[in-house]
Amino acid sequence: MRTRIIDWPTFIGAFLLLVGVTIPLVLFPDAGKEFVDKANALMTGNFGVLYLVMGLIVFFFLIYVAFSANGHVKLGAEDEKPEFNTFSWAAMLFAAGIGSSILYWAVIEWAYYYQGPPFGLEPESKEAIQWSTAYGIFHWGPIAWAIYTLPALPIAYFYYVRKKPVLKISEACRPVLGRAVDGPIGNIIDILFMFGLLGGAGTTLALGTPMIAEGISELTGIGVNLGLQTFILILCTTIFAISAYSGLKKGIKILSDINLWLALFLLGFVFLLGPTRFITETTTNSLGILLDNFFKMATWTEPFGNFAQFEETEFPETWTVFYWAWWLVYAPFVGLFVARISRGRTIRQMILGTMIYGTLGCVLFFGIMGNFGLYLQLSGSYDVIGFMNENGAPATIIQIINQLPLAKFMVLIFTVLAIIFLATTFDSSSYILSAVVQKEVEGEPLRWNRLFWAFALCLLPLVLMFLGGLGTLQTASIVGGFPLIIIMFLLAWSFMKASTQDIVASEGYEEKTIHINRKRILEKLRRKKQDSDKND
Ligand code: NM2
Repeated sequence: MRTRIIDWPTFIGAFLLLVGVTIPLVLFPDAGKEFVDKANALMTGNFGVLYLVMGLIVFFFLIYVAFSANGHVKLGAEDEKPEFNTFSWAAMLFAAGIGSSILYWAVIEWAYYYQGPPFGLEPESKEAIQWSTAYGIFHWGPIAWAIYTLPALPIAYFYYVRKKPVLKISEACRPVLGRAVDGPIGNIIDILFMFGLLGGAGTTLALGTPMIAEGISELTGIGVNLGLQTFILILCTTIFAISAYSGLKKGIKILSDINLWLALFLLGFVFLLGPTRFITETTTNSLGILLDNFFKMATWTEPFGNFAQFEETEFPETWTVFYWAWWLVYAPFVGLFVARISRGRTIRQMILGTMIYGTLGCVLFFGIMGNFGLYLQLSGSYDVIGFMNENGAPATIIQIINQLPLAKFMVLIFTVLAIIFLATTFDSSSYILSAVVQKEVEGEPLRWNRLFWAFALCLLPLVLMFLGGLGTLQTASIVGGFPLIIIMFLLAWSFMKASTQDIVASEGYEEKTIHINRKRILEKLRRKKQDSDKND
C-alpha cells in the first residue's frame, strides 16, 4: 500500500470533522438538532440573499467567460481530441451531478408548490398550478448548473493546461492565495468541501432510500422497514464501490451509459404512452413562464414577510436558497469531476455543454415526469395530493409510476434507475474524495483510498439513519457549506488571473477576439511581462 502520496492532514482532518459532528448527534440528538436548526434559520434567513446574488453572478460570469478569449483555451494539446465522446461525456456529467433526487423531485415537486405556491398566491389556484410547473425547472435549471460548472474552470485549467497533477479545490485557489494553499488554509478549504459533500450526499441518501424501498415494497409486497432500507443501502454501496474500484473508464463510464439509456427509456415511455399533448403544452408553457420571470424568480427574497400584516411563506428560504446551497455543496465535486473528464475540450465547450445538457436533462425529467403526475391530479384519474398528505412523498412517487401502462414493469424500471442514479453519483463522489486527499493524482487515485471513501460516504448516513439525526447532518452540511460562497469567488478569480496571464504570454493573443475591458487588462499584463523580460 503506497501511503506517501496521501495528504494526511486533509485525510485525517476531514474524517475527524465528520466523526466529530456525528458522535454528538448520536449522543445528543435533540440538542444537536436544535442547535443546527437555529444555525440554519440564522443562515438562510439572514444570508439567503447572498446565495441568490451568488447564483446570478456565477451565471453571468460563465456566459461572459464562454464568449471571451479565456473561453477559447483548450484543455490539453492544440490538436488533442476529446478523451470521451460527447454522448458519454454528457452522460457522465449528468449521472455524476444528478442523483436519485431527480427521480424524487421531478415527479413530486409540483405538488408542494401547488399546495404552497410562491408570491402569496392562493394554494391550488390556477396561478399556483402554472408556477408549480415552472419552479421545479428553475431550481434545476441554468443558474443551478452554472453553480456546478464554475469550479471546473480553474481545476481543469491547472490539471490540463498547466499540467499540475493535483485534483484539489485548494490547488485551484493558488493563483490568488499563493503559498498559503500549502498550509492550513489549503487544508481547511479541502476539508470544508469534503464535509459539505458528505453531508450533501447524506441528503441524497435520505431522499433516495425510502423511495427505492417503496418501489421494492410495491414489487415484492415486503413492508418498508429499517431492514429493507439497510439492505438497499448495502446494495447501492456494493454497486458504487465496485464501480469506483474499477475506475473511471471501466466502472463509472459504463454505469453512466446504462443510466442514460434507462433514463431515456423511462422518459420516452411516459411521454409517448402518457398524456403526450398535455406534457408538451405544459412544458412549453412553463418554459415561457420561466423565461419571462427569470429575474423575478432569481431575486425573490420575500422582503415584507417579516411584517405582521403580511403572511410569511418562507418559500425562498425553504426552496431557492436551500437548493442553491445544496447545489453549492456538490459543486466543487462536480467541478472536479467535470474537469477530470473534459480533456481535449475547450473551456467554452465545457461551460456551454454543462449548462445546456444539464438543464436540458432536468427540463425533460420535470416536464415529462412532473406533468404526468399533475395530469393525474387535474384529470381526476388519481388523487396525488390526497394520497401524499396521507402517506408521504416516497410512497406517492411510486404510486404515480404505478398508474402507467405496464405498471409493475415500470415501477421496476424506475426503482432500478433510482439505484443506478444513486450509485453513479456516489461512485464519482468517492472517486473525487479520494483524489482530494492525495498530493498527486497521476491517472487514478489509489484503489484502497477510493474504497475507503466509498464506505465512509455510506456508513455515516447509515449510522445516523438508524439512530436518528440524518436530517441534522444534512442541515449541518448546508450550513457548513456556507464558506463555499467565498471559495467560489476565489475560484473564479484564480481562473481569470491564471488564464489571462497565459494568454498574454502566448504568441498572437492580440488576434483573438477580446472583450474591450479585457483588452486594457491584457495590455497592462503585457507591459508587465515586457518589463520582466527586460530585467531577465
Ligand atoms: N442536487 C442536484 O441527489 C442528487 O440528485 C444529487 C442534488 C444538488 C439538487 C444532487
